[in-house]
Amino acid sequence: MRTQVCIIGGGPSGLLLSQLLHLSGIDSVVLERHPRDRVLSRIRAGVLEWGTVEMLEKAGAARRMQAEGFPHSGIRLAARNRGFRIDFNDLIGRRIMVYGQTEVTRDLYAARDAAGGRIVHEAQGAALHDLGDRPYVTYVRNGTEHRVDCDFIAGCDGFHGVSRASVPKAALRRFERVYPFAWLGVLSRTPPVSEELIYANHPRGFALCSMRNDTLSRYYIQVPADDPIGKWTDAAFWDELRRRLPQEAAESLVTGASIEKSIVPLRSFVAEPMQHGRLFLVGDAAHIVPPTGAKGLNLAVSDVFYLHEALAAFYEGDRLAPERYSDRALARVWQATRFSWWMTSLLHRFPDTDDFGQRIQEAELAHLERSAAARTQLAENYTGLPY
Ligand code: RFL
Ligand code: PHB
Repeated sequence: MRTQVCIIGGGPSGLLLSQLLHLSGIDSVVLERHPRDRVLSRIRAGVLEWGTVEMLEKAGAARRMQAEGFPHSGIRLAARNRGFRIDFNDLIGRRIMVYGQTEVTRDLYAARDAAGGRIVHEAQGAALHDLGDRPYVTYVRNGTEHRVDCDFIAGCDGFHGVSRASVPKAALRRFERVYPFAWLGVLSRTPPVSEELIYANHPRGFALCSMRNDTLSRYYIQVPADDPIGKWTDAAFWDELRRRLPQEAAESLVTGASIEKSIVPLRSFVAEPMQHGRLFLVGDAAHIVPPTGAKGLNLAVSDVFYLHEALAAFYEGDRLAPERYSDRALARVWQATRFSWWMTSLLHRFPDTDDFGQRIQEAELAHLERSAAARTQLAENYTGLPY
């Protein structure tokens, strides 16, 4: 098989890149290791920056999001048994969209199918060859080996994918922070406790109230990194969540059976550069942020924005455009990495947080409540820095 861009990974970044390239007249093939229903069973992010919304519009994959998504003009922060609001719309005239990553991925598959896009599912053992000059990818499907020759490879295969691992160790610089705790997430068919997201600081640990729609809620609590999921019955989860929320929210919380429950470790990771020869790293393949700032999916989308621009410019005759991808993408990646680290530090209980550390966090939250300048900084970053 021959294509212009071989895309490894059929998650949100691979599918969006494939669709935007198609709209620019550039051919691609997506190789995804799992069956489609497995990709669509993952529950992940829920908050889209407006830049992400606009990218999905540009890709022609926004109709259902516009009908079923929920624009929010602010979030709530809480500490010491009281909450306050950060009004993005008032502060900077911007909003976010609450719409699940699972639905984004479903819509992108539909857009690719409608355009006759080539997506190979259950492509096993993908291997990247000759990254310097004439790249090609081999994979096995149903016991038969296949080969895709291409001009470029886009590594959109997530943190544990093969793309980053195919770059010689000495050619990548890695920056990493592993946080000493994890998030336990629960999805439940219950009405959300609040119209807007609540991020809560508490001496017992962080808690987050999020949602997917009027009848579907997503909640998270900070737990020790080595907690087995079996320890967390639904009752134990709801009890702990209630203890960490301001009383008003705790009293109105509607609980129910969990329909998904998982533990996510928290990590910041960046690999530089995001290019090696004719291979480009995109999204989680190149970087991971802790979910506190809701940036992971949004960063994957901004990487796709820069890479699509670079490849479109290349095929229009600007042969050096792909060389600029890594620097442009990394500038925004580091901004989001800093913001996610900062929000994580502000809201979580670290093993060495003592009473002093707790009061410092509470003082910073009180400052955010009082200072429009401080709230504006948060609003600019949370709603998404410009591309
Ligand atoms: P994805 O979504 O991981 O997709 C990568 C795809 O590549 C496939 N793949 C391969 N295909 C072929 N050959 C191989 N060798 C392959 N190896 C992997 C995988 O099957 C998969 O389909 O990466 P992408 O597209 O870059 O998108 C990034 C986002 O998914 C990610 O940033 C966010 O979901 C991060 N994240 C969250 N972000 C938020 O903003 N808010 C959240 O609440 C949130 N929760 C999460 C998350 C990430 C999680 N992971 C990765 C463990 C919860 C979890 C559990
Ligand atoms: C979610 O709804 O899953 C979600 C929302 C905000 C975050 C992280 C996760 O910061």
